[in-house]
Amino acid sequence: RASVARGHAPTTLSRFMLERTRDDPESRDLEALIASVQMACKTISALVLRAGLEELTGLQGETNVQGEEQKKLDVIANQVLKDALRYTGRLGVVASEEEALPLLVDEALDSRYVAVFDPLDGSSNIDASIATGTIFGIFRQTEECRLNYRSDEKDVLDANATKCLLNTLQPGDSLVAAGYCMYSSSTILVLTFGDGVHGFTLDSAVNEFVLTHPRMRIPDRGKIYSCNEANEPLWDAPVRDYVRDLKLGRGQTATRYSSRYVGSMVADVHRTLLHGGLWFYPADTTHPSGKIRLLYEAAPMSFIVEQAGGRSSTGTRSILSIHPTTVHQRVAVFLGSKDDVAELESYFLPTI
Ligand code: AHM
Ligand code: MG
Repeated sequence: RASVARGHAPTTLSRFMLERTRDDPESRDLEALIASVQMACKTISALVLRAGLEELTGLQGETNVQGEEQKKLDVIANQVLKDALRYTGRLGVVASEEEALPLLVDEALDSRYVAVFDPLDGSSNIDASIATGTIFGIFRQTEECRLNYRSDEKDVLDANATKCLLNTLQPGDSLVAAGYCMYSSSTILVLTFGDGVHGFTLDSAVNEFVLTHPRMRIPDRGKIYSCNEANEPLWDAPVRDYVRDLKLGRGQTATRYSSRYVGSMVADVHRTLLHGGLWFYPADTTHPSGKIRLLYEAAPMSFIVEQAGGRSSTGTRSILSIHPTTVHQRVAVFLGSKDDVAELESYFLPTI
């Protein structure tokens, strides 16, 4: 009877986090952060669902620091996330795709962590009701910034603020946690704390995320490649050769690959996690460093894919090993099944 009863009590994200902190009390602060992230994602999910009804589609009329036109929902989702994270009391600094510079969190009781996020990735798809997503990553704050943060001396605070803002510039392999939430036919939140990947589906009947994809593993090899192929004439030769071989069945598996591309990184990577294969946005002549931002897009998604047994690469090295020097720095990205990424990298090896 007990097991039947347990079968009717799904593991919600809140319960999942409670059980983690019971085993590891140190992660209690992370529990508070994830509670805020999940609340923000539920709010953004509801806004996305009603965007067409509430006149939330279309442009805000502003451009962000990267010269991109902001959608109304980009701006709202950014505010929702900032507000949710601010009142956890655990965060010292946040950096966002929609903010020119990292921001200090005034409400921090103890600035143990730093958060980076892209509030609404793929927002150019919103007006067509196509999938979008939120991406986030959490780093540790340095001990020095934690302790000095609440100094009474203004000089100490000012010097500390500048230094601590730079704490957002950490490589992906320093991430403590990362996740994405996909707003599609289902709202799915996928999370890692560096010990595996778990996916939770929002049950709209009770407005709770429920564990539906425990211990996600990406297949070692897939049959799908995913990219904006209109850029093919602008790619470097290794990427062009690789895709040509996949199309002709001349790759290592000698099978012809299929192609899928939503144009929202979260949706394309989510499919790749489930079905395998490769998603990529390479450098090209108009995007010499690629299009995807390292800190709050590429690094968190790479952490998730690697934690699920896949690989991330710039073509020559793991994305997790790159130390960012600026907040909005871009990087060429290849993510997916480990054998597919290894095959792609073989095209970048210098020929003798
Ligand atoms: P965004 O953060 O401004 O939405 O841009 C990132 C998005 C990714 O989700 C997606 O993979 C890529 O841009 C699509 O770019 P393109 O339209 O050039 O294919
Ligand atoms: Mg984005």
